[in-house]
Amino acid sequence: MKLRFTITFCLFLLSNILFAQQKPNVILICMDDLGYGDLSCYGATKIQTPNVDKLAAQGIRFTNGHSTSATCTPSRYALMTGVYPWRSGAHILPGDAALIVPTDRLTLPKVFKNAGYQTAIIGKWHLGIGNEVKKEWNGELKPGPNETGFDYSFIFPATADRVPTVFVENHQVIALDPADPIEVDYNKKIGNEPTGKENPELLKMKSSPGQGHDNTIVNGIGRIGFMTGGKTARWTDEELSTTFLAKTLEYIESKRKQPFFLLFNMIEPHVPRMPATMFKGKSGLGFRGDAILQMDWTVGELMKYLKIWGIDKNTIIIFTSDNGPVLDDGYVDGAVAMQNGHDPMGGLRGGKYSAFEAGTRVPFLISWPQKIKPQVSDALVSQMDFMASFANFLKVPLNIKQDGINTISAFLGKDKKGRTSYVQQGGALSMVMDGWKYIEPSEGRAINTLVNIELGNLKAPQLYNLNNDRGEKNNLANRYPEKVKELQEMLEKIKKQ
Ligand code: NG6
Ligand code: CA
Repeated sequence: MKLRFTITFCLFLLSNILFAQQKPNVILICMDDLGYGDLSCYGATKIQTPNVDKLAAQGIRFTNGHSTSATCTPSRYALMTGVYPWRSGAHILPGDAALIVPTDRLTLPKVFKNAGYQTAIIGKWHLGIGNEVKKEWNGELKPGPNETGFDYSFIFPATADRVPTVFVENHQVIALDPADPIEVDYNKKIGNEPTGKENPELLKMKSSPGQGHDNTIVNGIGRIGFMTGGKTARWTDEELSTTFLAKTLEYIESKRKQPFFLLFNMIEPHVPRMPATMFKGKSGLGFRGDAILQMDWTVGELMKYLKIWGIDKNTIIIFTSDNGPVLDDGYVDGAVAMQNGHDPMGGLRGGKYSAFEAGTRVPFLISWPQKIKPQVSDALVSQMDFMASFANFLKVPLNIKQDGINTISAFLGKDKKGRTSYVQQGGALSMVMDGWKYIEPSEGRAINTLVNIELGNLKAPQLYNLNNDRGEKNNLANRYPEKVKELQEMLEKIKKQ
């Protein structure tokens, strides 16, 4: 009896191990401000992205893939939690913000953890760290990514244009000299280091007038926010992307024998764009274009190593972006002056910050050589649905209230429809259903003239038919008042849920 039990138990263990080995690794690459029209596989002609194109050619290229929101923090909040970010009022966070993802909730990485995966995040974070704004940057930094589901984290806290300009590995700022502690303040100047405002002659890249980015100067670049100390720990912008790549390869090499989930939050082409020397001037489109070439090279390196390690066939790579594109987001870096006809929006209206399509319709690729056939899909898919979909895929119970739905069939290319309805967030919210898009009335300004982007705000309701007017040129609200009413009621209902 005892022997029989032992044998059965061993067989159970063995089958578990075998199944575990068959589970695909998942690498979710989330770019920062990469636009629908920024890749040659999405029609860009002024810039070539051969490595990402290869990814597109071997998997699914989605034409209607979305983030929830037209800015970073809200969009990443939804990706992590499966919850519409406007429910809790998530907004772009300063670099010293406290963590906004609840640590007691199921998250995307926890779904993978519950399925036996190793989990990691490398790159941008921007969801806050610690319980308070005021924190000891020199001590243990928590709660943060490790408390929301990642076994390993190597991140920077917010954005590259915000202090503190340091890497945080798990709970520690790396390369910190205890004799030179870091202090951060977003309200007033601290310390006596030069700022972009007082010492513009020290800048190697000018800040755009009226946009800020003129506080503490780090590596010749004016930042948002003030910091002092931590001199040895400060990053060099030209090394940011290659550092994250190196950490990524190191991580994958060490975990390649077990299934892993890696959220690789790459930084391109968010400001300040300061690519490695080998990419500077290469695109002819200024540093923004050069940053896109750097991104493409990085993806190529990653794919090369997956192949060398023999795990390329059974690794799912998802490639997407947290929000739409912007040219001038705070620095005079050539993106506008050297645009040369490049259209980062890919013919869509709006851009980053906008309720129009270019705000949330982003590059969206899924490749899994072992299982997915190359194809283009027009299914409406969202990053918010990764959690519910992978929970279904990995048979992890999803017993919490959230907004995500299971669209795994669309993600794997079997269903060509995806969602029927979806709420998109610019400044105003939009209700999308069966190709109709209603943008709720808004008091906000129509154009952000500093970044030169139409925000999609109008005091009256807007209605577009995305099936034949993806560029949102014809407001049909007056012609179809009953459609406006239907979508408006639908949006109100979802808001109340
Ligand atoms: C904006 C910044 C912009 C960028 C953005 C966040 C100003 C005037 N502009 O507020 O430079 O940092 O926030 O970008 O401060 S995001 O991709 O993280 O949402
Ligand atoms: Ca972003």
